[in-house]
Amino acid sequence: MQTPYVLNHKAGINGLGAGVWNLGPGGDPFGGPTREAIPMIDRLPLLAEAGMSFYEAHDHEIPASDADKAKKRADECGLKCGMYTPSFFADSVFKDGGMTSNDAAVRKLALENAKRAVDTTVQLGASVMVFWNGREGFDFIMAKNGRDSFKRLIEGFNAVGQYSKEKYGDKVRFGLEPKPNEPRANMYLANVGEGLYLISRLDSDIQHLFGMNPETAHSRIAGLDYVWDIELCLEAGKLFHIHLNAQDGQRYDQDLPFGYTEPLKDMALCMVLQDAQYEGIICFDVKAPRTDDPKNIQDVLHVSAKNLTWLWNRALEVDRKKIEQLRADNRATAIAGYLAECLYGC
Ligand code: 3MF
Ligand code: MG
Repeated sequence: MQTPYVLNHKAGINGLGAGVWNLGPGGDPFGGPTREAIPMIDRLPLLAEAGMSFYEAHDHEIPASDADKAKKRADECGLKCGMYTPSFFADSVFKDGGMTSNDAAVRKLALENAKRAVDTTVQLGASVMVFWNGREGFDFIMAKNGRDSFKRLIEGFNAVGQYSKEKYGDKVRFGLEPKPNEPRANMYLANVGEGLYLISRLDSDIQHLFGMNPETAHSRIAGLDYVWDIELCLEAGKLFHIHLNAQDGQRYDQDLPFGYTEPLKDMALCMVLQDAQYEGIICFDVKAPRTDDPKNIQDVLHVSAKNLTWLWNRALEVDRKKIEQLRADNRATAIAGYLAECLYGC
């Protein structure tokens, strides 16, 4: 049993989190599972054992009907719910999205599910609900009217925000998780900028309830810089949650262990979070690879957490004044060298 991982001098909430879906059976689009599927609720003690303090789940993994059972099990193993999220992608009824489906009955169902998920978020004790854009998008041009789709997203989020505000005040905050593609060829809310723009179009009395949940790999599969995405969210006061992982270039979404591919940029990310005194939960969205044996299913969490704590500690030691001076002297290359020195100790 690993004692819970904590980050030195982290502002606000400490401890790390991960999704129950991170410990999946290893299926991919080309082949079935390679491990026996572990029942969702039994994944909670596994997350705790691996040093996590928070768990996250979708509504198809821990439905409202299982919320009491999940809460009890989580309490027993000292885990808290970090975030809950309605899935608009798993059920075939959402094959063309939820809020942006061309079918009014599907849009209605999506809203009902989202409102129910708000209730479950509160029941599980989480204060953040995430919307991942999932199947909100299109594969064929003109299959949807993009302007109507955007208006439908505004209407949908307004309705969910108003529901939550009336019932729970400011208790639940919503994090939009952008992704550029996969499973759709083109997704609405593809990047942080689109998400922030959407928030700016929401009803003014609920805008403060909406922010972002940027994920490392989602920025990197679009070739975007994740550190800048995070800086933009912070500048907007909208970094409500964070999903950390790694991505090996612009290819399919890999959900690799955090810190694996771009450690220098990940150390810089830690600096940005430290300097902004980010108070929210830090969660991994990583995938136990299908080649790992069942007994090693938690390796992906340990590797992510160890890489993060290492990089976080290196970041604490970076001399901010020195960076400022190098910026003033127009020495960008020297900054890169100094960061490498801090990382590699050379
Ligand atoms: C997909 C994801 C999702 C989201 C989740 C809610 C399955 O690329 O990252 O995980 O993280 O739906 O946040
Ligand atoms: Mg994610």
